[in-house]
Amino acid sequence: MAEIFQNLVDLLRGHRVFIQTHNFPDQDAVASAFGLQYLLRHFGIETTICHRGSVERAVTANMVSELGIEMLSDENNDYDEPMNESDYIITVDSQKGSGNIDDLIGDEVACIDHHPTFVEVDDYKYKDVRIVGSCSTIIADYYRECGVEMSESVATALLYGLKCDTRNFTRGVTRLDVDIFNYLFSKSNHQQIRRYQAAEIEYSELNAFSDSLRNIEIYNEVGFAFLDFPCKEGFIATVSDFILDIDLVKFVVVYTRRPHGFKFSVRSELDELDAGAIVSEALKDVGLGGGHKTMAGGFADEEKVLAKSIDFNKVIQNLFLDVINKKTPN
Ligand SMILES: [Mn+2]
Repeated sequence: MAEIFQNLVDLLRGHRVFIQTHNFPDQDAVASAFGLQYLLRHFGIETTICHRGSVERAVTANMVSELGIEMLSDENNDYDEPMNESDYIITVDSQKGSGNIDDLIGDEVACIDHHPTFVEVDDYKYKDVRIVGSCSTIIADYYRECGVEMSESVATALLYGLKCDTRNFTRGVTRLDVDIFNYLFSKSNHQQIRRYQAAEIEYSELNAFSDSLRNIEIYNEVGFAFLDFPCKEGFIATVSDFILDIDLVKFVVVYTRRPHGFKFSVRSELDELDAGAIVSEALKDVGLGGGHKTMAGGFADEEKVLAKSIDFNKVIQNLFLDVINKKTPN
């Protein structure tokens, strides 16, 4: 593994390097980019962290400022000098073509991610995709394998990223995640993590939260909720996680309107219902989707959905229930 990481260092040397997270970066994306930036600095490679879409959750923005993480917005062109075609990009917590990351002008030479691959991209010169609980896990593993010490800030960010993406070790956890938890445990500031964890729902969102819970429809343990108001990317996922905690619900589809379409967050607690595969199949004629067995996302084109029927809630429910019913014969 240490040799593999060395390949990345060799590849990047002599180039201007950007670390790009997915759009609207979440805690795991921020932590992974931050951890990777420090590790590369140890090997003499300076990098710039960039993204599209704001760091919109208050808890994530707080983490960014408290840990002193510099995240530059590509839209605002925050860079000292503009990015150009010969600059190198490493994507973290995402892969080119996966729908949640914009294609920037630089050259995507490397990818470090924990999501299943959506679209094969041949031109990565370095690709480390491991289906583990978080991208932070992979970054922490590099430190461990290379024997590089990390600061308390980096450890705290990575452990928090790991906890967020695994929902406190209840989702998509692998042996490596547990080993990395052990590795990070004594290096992190637990009080700081507790503080972040105790502030994940924003007070200003309480009304939106109760509205979305009133609109839940449940069919055969599959819960649907349409969020009929403008909401942040991370909020859709928070509602989706919450609905899965209801006893009658084993599979959740939460969606909201976006310009020209519908944005989805999907969760599953059953091994036989693979969230990534189901969202990909359900939306294949109207958009695209994919992700992990336990958590996934997608986007549907408004025109294509409305072409089926003006009652888009019914259209969406049917698209999912048709696929799910085929997988659960009863
Ligand atoms: Mn992640």
